[in-house]
Amino acid sequence: MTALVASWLTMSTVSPAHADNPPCDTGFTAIAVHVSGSEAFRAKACWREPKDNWEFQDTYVDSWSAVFYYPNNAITTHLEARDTDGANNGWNKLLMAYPEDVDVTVQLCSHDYSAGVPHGCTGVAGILT
Ligand SMILES: [Ca+2]
Ligand SMILES: [Ca+2]
Repeated sequence: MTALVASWLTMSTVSPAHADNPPCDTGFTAIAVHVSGSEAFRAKACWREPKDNWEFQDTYVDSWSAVFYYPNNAITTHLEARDTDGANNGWNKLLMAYPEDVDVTVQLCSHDYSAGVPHGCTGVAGILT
């Protein structure tokens, strides 16, 4: 008798390859969505009043990571946060302590760090007082 070896397709536990612009968490509002290529939502960022809370994530399973630029607490420069732990696996939260009545601007980009290749950014988005 010939032994048969069954080859099973395993159920994928990986997140879907394509996230169609996932909704922000409750209470948050979208501020930047990085789109590159045909219907490919690469990354998204949201904010919440009183504009001290950010959330962002890589929303497309590929070799590109999401990069979020947001103001430091003194609004004197921008800090960089990267989502490099995979896509569609939850929001990366940032809690800041900005002064009252200041304008803040952010930008969201995609970057292939393993290849060292940038893949563009959204325009600068602002929350203006
Ligand atoms: Ca990605
Ligand atoms: Ca992630």
